[in-house]
Amino acid sequence: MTIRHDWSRDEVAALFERPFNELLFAAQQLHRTHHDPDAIQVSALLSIKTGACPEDCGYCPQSAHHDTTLERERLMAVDEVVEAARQAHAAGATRFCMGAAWRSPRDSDIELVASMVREVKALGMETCLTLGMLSDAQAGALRDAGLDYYNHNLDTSPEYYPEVISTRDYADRLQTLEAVREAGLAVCCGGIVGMGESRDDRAGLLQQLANLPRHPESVPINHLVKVPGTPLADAPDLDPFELVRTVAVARVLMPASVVRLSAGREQMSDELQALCFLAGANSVFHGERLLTTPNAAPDRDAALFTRLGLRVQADHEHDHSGGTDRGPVLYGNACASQPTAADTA
Ligand code: SAM
Ligand code: DTB
Ligand code: SF4
Repeated sequence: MTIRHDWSRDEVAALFERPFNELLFAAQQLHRTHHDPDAIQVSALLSIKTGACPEDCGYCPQSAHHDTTLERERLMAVDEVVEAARQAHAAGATRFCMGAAWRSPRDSDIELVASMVREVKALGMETCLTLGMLSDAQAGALRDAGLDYYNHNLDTSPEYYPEVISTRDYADRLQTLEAVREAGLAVCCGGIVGMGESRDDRAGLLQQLANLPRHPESVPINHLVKVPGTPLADAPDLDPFELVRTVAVARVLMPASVVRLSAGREQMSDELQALCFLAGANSVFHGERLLTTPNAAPDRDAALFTRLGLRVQADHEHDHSGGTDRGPVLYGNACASQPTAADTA
């Protein structure tokens, strides 16, 4: 199956329109050609700098423009971050994602964050950062520190984007994605559903992702976490099958990428999550918290993975160096570094 980068909006919209069972079957077939259907990649998240963000993203509790109850926190000390990573590693996470509520980091921030990357990597984990917009030089400095992934989401379609964010535009996002790619980092890029967008907007987001010069290695599909005080706190509920369709279409368009069922799992039933895994999601955030909101409880995840026979990937079972055409290489079930699944097996 060739990896395409020339999807038209109509083609993507037509995938969304397919009967649910047909769409899931197509997604599942492609999933199986590129991935082990019974394996799941597990990342952990930490907010290393929280709140008081100058951007006005309508979904985000960390924006200084919204009146949320969130306490702002300065950039964490390197040793605190490393300790959190150590704990996440012991709990089975193979990648540690550090997020900061910045529009873009200062060069002095980059030096500190580079130390975090070096030390977290020394634990044997993959590293991911999400710090806002990056210059070419900053992306290069982070690569030199050993960073594996950079997360920078397009969030929604180009048409709906201005309804949600006014302080930066789509072109800004694309420019950072280009800087990250040029630096040779792996790209983690996805979006959010449930923000009151139309199905056509969801198609538009996935079309943009799939038509990037290279598919993102990692595609997070976030379900909006409605936070009181944000402009989207009262967004209309999304039909849960639309989330499943979005995952399935992402899988069809970007068959070799890892699709992460990202924010919003705490509010999802086990059955809805299982449908998303069937539709091609093969990664989650694991741990008590996302950045500022609660995540699905770790013991609930462990029980769910066991009930579904899902194997948590161990360290070094994946290799993004081969680009997006290569699926992860997987070990068997018995792995000492996977207490989350093994404990309940
Ligand atoms: N400030 C950086 C940026 O925006 O690029 C990095 C951190 S930001 C919190 C990372 C991503 O979290 C956003 O792009 C958005 O997709 C997601 N996100 C933020 N708030 C969310 C919410 N309430 N529900 C779901 N996803 C959310
Ligand atoms: C992504 O796509 N989702 C994560 C991660 N990348 C940084 C963030 C989700 C944040 C959810 C709201 C919160 O906890 O603040
Ligand atoms: Fe700031 Fe990122 Fe939140 Fe937007 S999503 S307000 S840039 S922390």
